[in-house]
Amino acid sequence: MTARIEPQMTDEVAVALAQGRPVVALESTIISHGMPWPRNAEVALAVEQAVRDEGAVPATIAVIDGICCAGLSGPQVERLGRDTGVVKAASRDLGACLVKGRTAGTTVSATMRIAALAGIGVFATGGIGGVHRGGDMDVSADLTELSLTDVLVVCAGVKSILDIPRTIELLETLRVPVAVFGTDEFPAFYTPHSGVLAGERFDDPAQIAAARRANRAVGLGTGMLVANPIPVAHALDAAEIGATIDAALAAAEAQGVRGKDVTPFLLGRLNEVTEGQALGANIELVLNNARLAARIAVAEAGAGTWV
Ligand code: PSU
Ligand code: MN
Repeated sequence: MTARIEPQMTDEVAVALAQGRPVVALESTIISHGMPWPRNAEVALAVEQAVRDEGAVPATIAVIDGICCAGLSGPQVERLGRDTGVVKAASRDLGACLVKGRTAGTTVSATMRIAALAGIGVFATGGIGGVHRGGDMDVSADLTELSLTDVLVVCAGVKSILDIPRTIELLETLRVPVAVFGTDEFPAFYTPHSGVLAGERFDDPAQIAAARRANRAVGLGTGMLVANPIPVAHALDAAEIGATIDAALAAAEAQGVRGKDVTPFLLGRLNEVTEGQALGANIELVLNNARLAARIAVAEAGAGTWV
């Protein structure tokens, strides 16, 4: 059996790419495994609109019935949000998903892979995976993919379900450029503050696009991570969410949650325990990231020079 490899695009995405207009990839694990139905589908469509409002074209990426898709219809988004049979696919899972005709929400790593195949260079998400806390060597393939695939990823940093300093260290080892937007501090997802001073500060999306072209010109060959702090008005109290995260981590440990189930378990728990507070912040930061990614993509599309 041969699988179809090339991504299926909506007309809107295909035309924009053919004309060199700005396109922003969006991930779908956040829909299938990161947020509860029906908010997940509403948010997915609102994020697409946020990208359009900034003058770029959104391409939500997923695997539908064994086909990589860049750009989804409304019913496809609904299916990802609602259907309990949707799996979570990292990049290494793609082959099996295509051959077996699965429907999958794509993580950051898989979304980067499909974006690269489609020719989309800028991608917005909420938070990336990273080095988990504790000593069990749970490290997200998102970091590996960032080191190998030339796609720029806008996120709100790394939430403290992970080990933020170790995640930053590993990104350095993997030689992935890390930019922080409008701040000197690497953001911690629900709050702008992690206490970790890391990343190169940029205040202008066009300059991020320029740095990206310069990275390409020196032959770096990696992706690029842009950390965009949650707007202060929507940030959660760091101590409060910190305690909630500690409790969620203890629950995961007690219930023996392992492997790819760890992150969805923790996210679900946070949304539940905070009665939607965490979910509300998550939604706002994803919208904020989509807007910044679109501005970077617009700057890239109109680029003349990188110095
Ligand atoms: N972190 C978040 N929100 C998310 C994820 C991570 O704050 O939605 C999702 C993303 O899709 C990310 C994936 O790529 O979880 C990482 O999963 P793992 O830790 O199993 O690599
Ligand atoms: Mn893992």
